[in-house]
Amino acid sequence: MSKALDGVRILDFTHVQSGPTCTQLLAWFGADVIKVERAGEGDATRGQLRDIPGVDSLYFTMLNHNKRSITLDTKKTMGKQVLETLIRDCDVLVENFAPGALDRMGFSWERIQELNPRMIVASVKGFGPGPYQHCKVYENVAQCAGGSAATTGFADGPPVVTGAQIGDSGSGLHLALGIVTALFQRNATGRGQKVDTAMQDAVLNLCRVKLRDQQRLERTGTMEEYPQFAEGGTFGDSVPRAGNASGGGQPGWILKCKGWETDPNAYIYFIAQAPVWPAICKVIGREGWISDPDYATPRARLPRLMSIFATVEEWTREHTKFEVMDILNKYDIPCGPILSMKEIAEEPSLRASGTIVEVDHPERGKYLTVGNPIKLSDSATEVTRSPLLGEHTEEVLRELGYDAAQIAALRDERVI
Ligand code: CAO
Repeated sequence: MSKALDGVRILDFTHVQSGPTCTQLLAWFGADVIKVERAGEGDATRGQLRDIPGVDSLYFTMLNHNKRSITLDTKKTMGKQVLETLIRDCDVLVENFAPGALDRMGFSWERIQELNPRMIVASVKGFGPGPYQHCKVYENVAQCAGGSAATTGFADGPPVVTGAQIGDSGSGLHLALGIVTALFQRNATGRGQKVDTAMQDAVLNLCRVKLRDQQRLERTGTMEEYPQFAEGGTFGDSVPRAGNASGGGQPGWILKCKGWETDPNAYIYFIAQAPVWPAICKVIGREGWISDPDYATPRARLPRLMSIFATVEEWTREHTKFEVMDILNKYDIPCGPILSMKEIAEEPSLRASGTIVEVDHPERGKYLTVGNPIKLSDSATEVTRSPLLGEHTEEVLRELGYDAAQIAALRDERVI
């Protein structure tokens, strides 16, 4: 079966997490992704958070599937020559070095355009143009600078970062969309272009609803669906942390289920959706609330939300999260069990859909990974293992036209 990005060749100059998630997606869609790594050490994540001594870490293997790896010292003259050949040969260069690193290496946008005017140059940086544009940035810096940390957590606690890697993987997703869009435009113009994603911007894009709320707060001085309203508290001048309140128009909260005393994930997300209010009242044995003017309408319920959730919790505590899920869904009442990573890893339907995949690696053996979350009906994803460091150096150099003597010379000079 053909793949959506068959024929697209990517010079993958990425490392750590943000860039590699982007190129991994493109590889899953069929692009030939050639990961260029520093000779000797490679992507720093190969050695980070190792669970098996001397073996590529899960951090690396789970972000670099379906790629080829070549080692190349791009600061040496002969290495720069190989990089120039790669630039001429590839469609896209993806990088997430610190600001200015590619220029310092001698490969400015202007120079790359001279070498290959059709090349798309895609970059992740921490910040866009502005006071912080020269800063190095990691995941949690982006979560803090992009509005996520300020709006995550409980009102009486400090800002909190999320487990979802919205700064890194979130930026990688944004960048991947920019790249395929630029490839599409190139079909008409014949020209490459620059694609820039700032991690702060990607996080802010994912926090869009909080900028919505900032403006609502400034206009009205309150936000009725926030727990602060139900608790009779006051709002300051910026969007507060809302605990587990729903980010949309349907009030929700996380409630304890049977076993919560010992199981940290025995909880359910419960949503008091207006159309199913009568069904909710019946399930929890509070039929009186259906017609009680203090509870009958969404507006009447708003100041009582926290006590309503506490009452619903008296019921959920009598059932496991899966029983609650089964019972409420019979009545179309939206809810979601808090699934632990262990439960997710063992979930058969996620295995069947290819969202959780078992991969075999020559040095570490079998391990689990997250497969392609984007399913295309005409471009199936087959997840293959990450490359060993420099595994494809000779293969790629031969494809670029280097003969055995030239490859030996590069090796002698420690360029590869
Ligand atoms: N051959 C020779 N040199 C190479 C090379 C190669 N194949 N690959 C990289 N290098 C060099 C770079 O040119 C750079 O040299 P200079 O400092 O002399 O310009 C050097 O290696 C270090 O690169 P770096 O600054 O990108 O790496 P770092 O570990 O110091 O910083 C990071 C890492 C992530 C903070 C930084 O790259 C960054 O801010 N990137 C943009 C934002 C981003 O993607 N962050 C997400 C990281 S995941 O949480």
